[in-house]
Amino acid sequence: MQLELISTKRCPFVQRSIITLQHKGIEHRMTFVDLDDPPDWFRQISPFGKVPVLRVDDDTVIFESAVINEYLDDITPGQLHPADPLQRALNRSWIEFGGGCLSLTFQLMVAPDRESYDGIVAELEANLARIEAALGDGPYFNGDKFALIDAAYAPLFIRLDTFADLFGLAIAANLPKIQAWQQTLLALPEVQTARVPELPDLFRQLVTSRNAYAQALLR
Ligand SMILES: N[C@@H](CCC(=O)N[C@@H](CS)C(=O)NCC(=O)O)C(=O)O
Repeated sequence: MQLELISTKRCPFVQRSIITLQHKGIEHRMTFVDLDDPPDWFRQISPFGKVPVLRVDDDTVIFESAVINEYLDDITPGQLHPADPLQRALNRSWIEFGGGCLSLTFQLMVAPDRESYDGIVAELEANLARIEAALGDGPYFNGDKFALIDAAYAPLFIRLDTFADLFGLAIAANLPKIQAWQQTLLALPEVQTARVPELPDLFRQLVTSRNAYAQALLR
């Protein structure tokens, strides 16, 4: 079976799949597209025009990061979703919630003025407080075993950690479980692989090209 992940280096949803591919040691090919000027073949195969998409054996395309990750998990040994149906459903619920948080991190970078930027920070903080309340004793979301939900949230922590350096954003300072989870995930080799070194520059470019409020915060 041949797997090809259609990607961009900046996308946190792509990072979710890279982390799963790396964690499970799955052989794959990466193809990068420019979302500002996507090639025709990409428009044809990506139903929402979004990355990631996973091309399987050159002919079947799977889209949506959470679905791609479940598929990658299904075709390889060692399940990364809880076996219990209720726990699995709960994990899926919070994975969906995490996708909303990732969208907020994009909105934060492109927010046109201080008022909208501050509003997005407040929304992110409220979301993180909700997640804090759902977390157990760690080190991972479900306890001592890495799961798909950890792969789904690690890109959020990559972004928040990068925003701390770039914009001086201090978020989740009073959320100890979130902080501990973030530290655990950012230290994993598969997460470090997904966190490409050019990420801060890619964020700088985005903020500058959009003439966003965050430009004034750049360090
Ligand atoms: N729900 C999707 C979200 C994917 C997504 O929003 N990808 C962004 C890049 S990070 C994208 O491709 N945007 C292009 C567009 O919206 O035109 C998933 O989980 O895969």
